[in-house]
Amino acid sequence: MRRLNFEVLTLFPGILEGPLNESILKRARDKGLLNTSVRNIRDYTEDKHKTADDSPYGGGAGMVLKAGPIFKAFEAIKAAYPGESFLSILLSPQGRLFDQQRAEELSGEKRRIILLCGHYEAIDERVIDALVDEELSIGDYVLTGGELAALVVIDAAARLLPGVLGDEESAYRDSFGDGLLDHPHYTRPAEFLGRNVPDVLLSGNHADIDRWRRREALKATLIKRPDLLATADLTDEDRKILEGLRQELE
Ligand code: 4FV
Repeated sequence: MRRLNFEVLTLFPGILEGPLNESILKRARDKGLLNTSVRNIRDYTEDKHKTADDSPYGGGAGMVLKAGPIFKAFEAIKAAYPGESFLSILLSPQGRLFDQQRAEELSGEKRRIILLCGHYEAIDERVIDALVDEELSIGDYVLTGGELAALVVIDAAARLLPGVLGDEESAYRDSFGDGLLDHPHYTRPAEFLGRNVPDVLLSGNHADIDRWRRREALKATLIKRPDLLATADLTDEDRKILEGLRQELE
């Protein structure tokens, strides 16, 4: 049974509590498919003031997370799982942009994944040099901390584990699953505020329905994210449909 093991290092464990104890992630943890242990970096400080950050050498605004407590935290994690191998990821705007492909790769990760959450201005570079295997960013904007980014990574990877999503939540045809955006979805009632569900979806003809959904996914991608078409795995039929759509939309 594939499972995912995360060790999250943060100064604010409380930020992670809610999302990890609700709905699908909670159920995945209860089933033992997802393990998330959250450690407070401050527990690895050695001074009586539990100092985890300090002012930057060379001056400037903001504080920098100290190397010592983070090194201690990594040692504690490695001591807690003797003989195990680890993948350490720093969540930071400097990282590679996290995407569905990286989520799929991580969902098959056998190593225990350490997620290091930054806070304040930055983390002492010597941590990155010595302990960080990979930097991941969830987007080109600046957060107050890496915790929300860590939750995004955990959520996107865990939901791809067999047994995490129930039928009602299936990842069977995810957005980006084949590199395209999703097609429109409808549910009861068939008429709402004078707006009707497309007839094909009421036809019961699954070949027609699949064809309509594929065309709508191509149209949505062409209109909203044409950049994705370059990497999407398209059939010749798809390309013909796209050509027709381009003419239609001119
Ligand atoms: C971030 C991002 C992010 C930067 C300074 C935390 C903040 C503070 N992490 N994707 N975008 N991190 O903005 O992952 O330490």
